[in-house]
Amino acid sequence: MFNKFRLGKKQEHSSTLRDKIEELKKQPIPEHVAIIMDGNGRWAKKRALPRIAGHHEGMKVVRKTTMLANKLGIKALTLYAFSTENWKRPKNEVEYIMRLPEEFLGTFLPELVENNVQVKMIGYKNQLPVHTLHAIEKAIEETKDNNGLVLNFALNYGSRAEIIDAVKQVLNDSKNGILNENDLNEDVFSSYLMTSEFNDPDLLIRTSGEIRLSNFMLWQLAYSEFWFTDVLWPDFSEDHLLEAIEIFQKRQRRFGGVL
Ligand code: V07
Repeated sequence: MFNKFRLGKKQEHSSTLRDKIEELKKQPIPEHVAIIMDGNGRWAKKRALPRIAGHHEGMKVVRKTTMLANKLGIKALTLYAFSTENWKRPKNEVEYIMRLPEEFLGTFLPELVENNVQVKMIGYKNQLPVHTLHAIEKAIEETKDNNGLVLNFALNYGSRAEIIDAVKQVLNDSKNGILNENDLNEDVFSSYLMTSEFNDPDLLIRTSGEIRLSNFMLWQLAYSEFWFTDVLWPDFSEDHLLEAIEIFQKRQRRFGGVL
């Protein structure tokens, strides 16, 4: 009996990633996962490297996370890559970050296409450098017929500005007789946001130990499960994503049991 127990434990620990994925797939997988990829600068600082080295390392984790999310059958993955507040960072850092979409897509776009991933973006496109926007729009176009995971980058995104803009459009549609005040409800308002084509995230992950939303999807995260970890984004591994989903599933079960 004791032996059997030990064997069971041992097998659990040595199980491959694939076994863990299959195990998780027996329970509901969150359809939309959103991640605040924080801690890239701190990761670099710990290694006496320039901050941009952390951003570059973080980009590799975007690839790994995307591939695993796709394997898990997650339908949408929204990654907070750059906020409207991030322009305040040193000019050279911002310039470097704005080259990352091109570098990422230059290397991984064929892989995304091969794996049926669809690239999308939310955020204010008009302030982005043309080279950045061009690369992203090319990827959006080349992947538009894919029907696997939707990889949605939040880039130059800010939630309060998004809400204000939605309110302005609502007022405008009301003025023009397109929308009647009595017809405005939560679903209709959601359709004015940049995320209109997405369901609200089921799970929010934030790395690097900060326990706040930092102006990310304030409306959309109203009912989401939150999972925070001290792990810095460049250290975020496949096991961390699986752990977050496992905890999500446990919370869902508890919720289902009590109610
Ligand atoms: C960025 C790397 C990940 C950590 C967080 C900050 C730095 C991938 C992209 C990207 C964006 C659009 C796209 C393809 C890839 C990216 C920015 C920053 C601005 F279509 N990583 N990454 N974009 N970082």
